[in-house]
Amino acid sequence: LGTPQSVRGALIAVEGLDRAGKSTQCARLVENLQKQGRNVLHLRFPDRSTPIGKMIDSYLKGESQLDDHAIHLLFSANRWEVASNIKSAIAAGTDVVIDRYYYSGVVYSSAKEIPNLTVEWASWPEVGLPRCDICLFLSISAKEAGQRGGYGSEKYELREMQDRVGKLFRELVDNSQEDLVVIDAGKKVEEVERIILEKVGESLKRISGGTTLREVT
Ligand code: ADP
Ligand code: 2DT
Ligand code: MG
Repeated sequence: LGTPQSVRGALIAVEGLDRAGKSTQCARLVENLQKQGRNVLHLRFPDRSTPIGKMIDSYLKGESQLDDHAIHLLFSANRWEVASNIKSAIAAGTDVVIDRYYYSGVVYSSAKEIPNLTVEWASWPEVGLPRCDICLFLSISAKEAGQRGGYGSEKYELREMQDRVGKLFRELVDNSQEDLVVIDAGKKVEEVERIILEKVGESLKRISGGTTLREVT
């Protein structure tokens, strides 16, 4: 009574190919939101620090082998193990900025073109996770991304895989049911940062207008 109902935080994801600039932009977005006086929780997936995350890390580095379906489910479990933390942060008014989320989960696994491992199959374990209010898709070609220092030695850092991942991301972008906002990641770092802040600002306005946090369906 008498105290105004505080506004919930925003769930913001940043997605794109390897080297699109996700980590650079997440760091800048977190800093910019903090400068506005907001509380921010910065997460990344995979979160390699948990027991499940350590299995993922070892798989990505080629130190262990796993069935493609099994590793897919581990990536998803790695999100589920922090899902309740995400929800409580949002409810407490904290913004959550995530470097890769369920879009990467769906796209990378189905890009392997394994029989049965379709986009539909890959999407199921994500159903029920907190859904992003806005997902910034940093759009860049695999060719241009590859020129940013070349690929490393992790599992999916191969040109052919990146091309397929890029094509599948585009298909998700074209699916109007998704909450993806396309950002031209080929622009200068500062310009990408400015556009992201503008888009996030619009999302924050919608949230203060009263939109509730949804679940992935
Ligand atoms: P990601 O997390 O998507 O793999 P990073 O943020 O780590 O990408 O950036 C990959 C490389 O590209 C880094 O060397 C980074 O400094 C550089 N980079 C990031 N954004 C840009 C940009 N807009 N233009 C040119 N180089 C960039
Ligand atoms: P980083 O280079 O951003 O640490 O990503 N990946 C990621 C999946 O295959 N499934 C997922 O659910 C997620 C979150 C993308 C490491 C690699 O892991 C892939 C690149
Ligand atoms: Mg990164």
